[in-house]
Amino acid sequence: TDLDSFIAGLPKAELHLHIEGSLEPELMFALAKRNGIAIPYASVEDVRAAYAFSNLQDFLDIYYAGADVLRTRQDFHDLTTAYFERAAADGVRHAEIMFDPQTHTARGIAFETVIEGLLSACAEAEANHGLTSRLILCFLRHLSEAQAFETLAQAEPWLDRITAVGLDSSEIGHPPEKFARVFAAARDKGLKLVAHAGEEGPPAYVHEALDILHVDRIDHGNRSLEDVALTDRLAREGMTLTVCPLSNLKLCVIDRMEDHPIDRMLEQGLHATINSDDPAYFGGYVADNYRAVAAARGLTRAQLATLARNSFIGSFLPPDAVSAHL
Ligand code: ES4
Ligand code: ZN
Repeated sequence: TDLDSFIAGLPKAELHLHIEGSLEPELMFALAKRNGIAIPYASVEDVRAAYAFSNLQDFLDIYYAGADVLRTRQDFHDLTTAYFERAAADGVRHAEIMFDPQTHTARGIAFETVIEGLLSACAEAEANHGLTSRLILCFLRHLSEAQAFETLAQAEPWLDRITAVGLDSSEIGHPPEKFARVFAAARDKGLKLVAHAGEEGPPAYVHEALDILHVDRIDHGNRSLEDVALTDRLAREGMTLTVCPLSNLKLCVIDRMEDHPIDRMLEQGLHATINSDDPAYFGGYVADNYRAVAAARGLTRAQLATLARNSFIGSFLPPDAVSAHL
């Protein structure tokens, strides 16, 4: 339709994408075969049938298990290249890609293997599609502060190629405050900071991400709307929220897409953006996310253009590059 092509044609940045969450079942099977690994699924259909989640933890268990097929630098390269091909087709001009090194180093895969595979794919995407990218190293919040520090130390040789650190995995019971010191250390090294907050966790976790971690963006942030003072503050400070509609639906943050708060966020002055989170698991890439909320909430082209514009403004590109995209 007309709206579909309008959405695909909108230049956009993707700011919330877990590269491990872009592992499609077909590639999972191909990598399992290439690496001689048995996987607990009979077919691609069988894998897709397993992707029915009641909450974040249900999803995370399956997502960490799926990542086991990723073993070599070539595997990480192929995974990332497959994402870039889909992203380019969706009008993505710039992507800030999160990766979870601890998911891999815990299995004996070297940090170097992971990041060099990602970096070679990033260079190819820029050469082949003009698609620019940045990397965001995420700490798994269910692991300890000491393990996060260890991961930051492993990243040291690549810090000039890592733009930010983030915080992901099981939110409830692992408040931002647990990572105050490692985020301060990352900030001292010149890294930008992001954190998942207010996805399942309470508005208090968003407050902590702002006041204790000093983040530059909030990932998700949906539950901020429960706190009027917090909503006003996020709007006043121009804080970017990286919202993920299909993720919200699949992880039961909302019951129906018709309930999605994206337009209320914009009306309240929040700098919301649209992103895909874990597209292979949640049923769509970034343009699918724009289409889903556009249909369910009757978004106007002006609102969709605002969301796309917000994605460049909220990116970690230098101001001249941001301006060039607007
Ligand atoms: C994630 Cl949706 C979501 N939330 C928290 N951690 C994650 N890791 C990958 N996807
Ligand atoms: Zn996420």
